[in-house]
Amino acid sequence: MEKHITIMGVPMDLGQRYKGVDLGPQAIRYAGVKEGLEKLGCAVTDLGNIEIGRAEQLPDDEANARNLKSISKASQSIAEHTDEIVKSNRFPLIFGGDHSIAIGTIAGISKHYRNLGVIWFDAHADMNIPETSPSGNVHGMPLAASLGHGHASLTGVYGYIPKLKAEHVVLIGQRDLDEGEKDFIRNLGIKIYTMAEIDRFGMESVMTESINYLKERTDGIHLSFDLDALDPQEAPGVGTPVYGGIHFRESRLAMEMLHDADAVVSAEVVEVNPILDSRNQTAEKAVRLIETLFGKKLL
Ligand code: B3U
Ligand code: MN
Ligand code: MN
Repeated sequence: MEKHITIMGVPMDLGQRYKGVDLGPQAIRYAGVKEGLEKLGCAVTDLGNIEIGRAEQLPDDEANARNLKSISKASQSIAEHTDEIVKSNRFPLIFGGDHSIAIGTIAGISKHYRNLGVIWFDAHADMNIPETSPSGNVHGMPLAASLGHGHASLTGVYGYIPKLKAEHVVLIGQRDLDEGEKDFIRNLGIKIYTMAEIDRFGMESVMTESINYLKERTDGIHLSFDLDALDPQEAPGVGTPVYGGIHFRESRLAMEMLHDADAVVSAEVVEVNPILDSRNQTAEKAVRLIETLFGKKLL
């Protein structure tokens, strides 16, 4: 695991409707992420937060993708910054912001790999396109966009399409899929472990299979961790909580196994909304998971 880490905050809230997710990066910092990683022997640089432009009310609604132009513009800047971190041979550790930031982060990272893999922890699949989205919220679209599907201003970010191949993606923790997403997942043959598979087979076997699957096919794994993957009883500080999620202990096991697999090359932690949280517990858990990813052991 790369021990030279660059943190970047992306205070993006344009991809969904709740105020407060733009405060996610600060909430994660206040939970002690830099200190925790330094204790593990990591060298950590924090770039602070990058600038996200204001919402421009353009005739976006036509495309059923709210704030489309502003998000597209921000994604370009996110991609440039992430690209720079990879070029400097450091591990990009990115804090959202809503999940629409993944359009930019993956765009900046994937050009450095022949076959970038992605492991996507989320209650949702984020595989909507404007035509299938029930909400028009772009945070429900970043995985589809990275695979080359959706509005051209999202798929075309950073000048190349697609960023990912369907067979290089693993989804974990889903329990709220829209009909269009289900069709999409089936048609593309995407590897998915919904909560049903986690309950049946256990997180240990889900992670063993996921890691083997990605290691066979890819030359690096990007971890995209939406905190709404966790059960809302344990992580209430998210905009779209869904009952029946991953327990903190299961997610910590997943991070332990990812650490031991030594294949994660970049990571983002998204959707932490301290305004909807109590006692910053969602950010605290996010930080415990990040520490585990970087090798913190219980003994
Ligand atoms: N699939 C729904 C809900 C949703 C997606 N991502 C989040 N919520 N966080 C949608 O709006 O696309
Ligand atoms: Mn998400
Ligand atoms: Mn989600």
